[in-house]
Amino acid sequence: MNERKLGIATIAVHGRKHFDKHETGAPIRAISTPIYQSSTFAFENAAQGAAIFAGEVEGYFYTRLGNPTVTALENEMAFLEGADAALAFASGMAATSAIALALCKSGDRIVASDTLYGGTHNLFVETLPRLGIEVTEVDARDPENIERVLDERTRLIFIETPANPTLRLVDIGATARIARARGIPLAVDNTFATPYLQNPIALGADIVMHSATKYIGGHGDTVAGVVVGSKEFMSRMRADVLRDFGGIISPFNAWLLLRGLKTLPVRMERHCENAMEIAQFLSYHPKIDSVYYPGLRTHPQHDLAKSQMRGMGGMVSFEVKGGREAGRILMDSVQLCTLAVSLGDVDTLIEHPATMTHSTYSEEDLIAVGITPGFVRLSVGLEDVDDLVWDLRQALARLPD
Ligand code: LCS
Repeated sequence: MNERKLGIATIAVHGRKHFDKHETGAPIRAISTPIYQSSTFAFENAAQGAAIFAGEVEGYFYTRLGNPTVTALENEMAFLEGADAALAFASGMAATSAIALALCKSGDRIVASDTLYGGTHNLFVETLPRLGIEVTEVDARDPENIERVLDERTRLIFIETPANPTLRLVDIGATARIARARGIPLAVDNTFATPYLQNPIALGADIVMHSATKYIGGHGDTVAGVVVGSKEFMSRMRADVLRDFGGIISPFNAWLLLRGLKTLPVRMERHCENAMEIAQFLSYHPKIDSVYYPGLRTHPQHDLAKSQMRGMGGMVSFEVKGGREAGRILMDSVQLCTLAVSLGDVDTLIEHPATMTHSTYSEEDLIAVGITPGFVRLSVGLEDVDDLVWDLRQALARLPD
């Protein structure tokens, strides 16, 4: 099997097997990675403890600085993203803020795409500026808008593609070429696509982050984040940010994500199929104004989507005729879809970005990035798609003509 290049579904199921040894030295060979629910690890003797602390010998000693279950997750994520290394965090926001804090200090600048998860936008326009880190958000659908605002203080370019909730895309390859030419690291929030559908590192990005709360976990039961990148950058983030700010993932949550990863390929295939069918249904519905799904030929960046993504994902957004009130009626009328934020779960989730996930955007900024009052976001789950279409049809029937 050594010479065979395995497919991603095989890799996801088999993982990078973690085998323990029994006290007798015999292999235990548990097929599921054990949960090392231990905060600390004993030293063999004082000299070994001192050597581990001095960085002369490798070894686990305290879970904030490393844990075998967490390492298994990090190895798996790095492998799936085609990166050298990964670092897991307590949440996607802990991951994003760690990237910013590892690369920027007071006086530095970040250039970011303007359509971002509302929490990321708040970090960028409220919290980081309070630490003296300035963030400029631009319409990154045209990467030249990024290039135009770069200056000698810019330490990071951060993009989200496909973007939450507008499904706008950023050309990762073109942005990476701009970033490389200036020697500025490019970070991509790959939460919507997952490593199954898009690999930014292969397209030239330096850093990839995930809210692993979403498709990586996949079952709506875990909050977590992951960053992947070079060994050197991950070691720096571990030492400079994770050690001091301490936003680590728990071993149990790492294990839930390892379990989620095994079914990521099959789940994503079904998310994509169901989402495509729902996007098509919505685009012919008389009570819908616009549908945003990269898989539709009407999506203005459909060709870019086909060139940088292997599949179009499970997120569909749309605008109902009748604005905010029509959206409210729709969300209060669905019976199978769950009215909830978050995304990437087995359940279909419906929400209103302007008043929920993106309420951190000002009124003007919402309109500028295309989040109108009647804009509704759907995270298409794994139910029978005919049932989902039935649900949306009956809910849309309640909207005034
Ligand atoms: N990046 C993206 C694209 C996200 O959608 C989210 C969360 C985050 C980062 C932050 O990750 P967290 O800390 O929540 O793990 N998105 C959410 C959403 O759309 N609804 O609820 C959370």
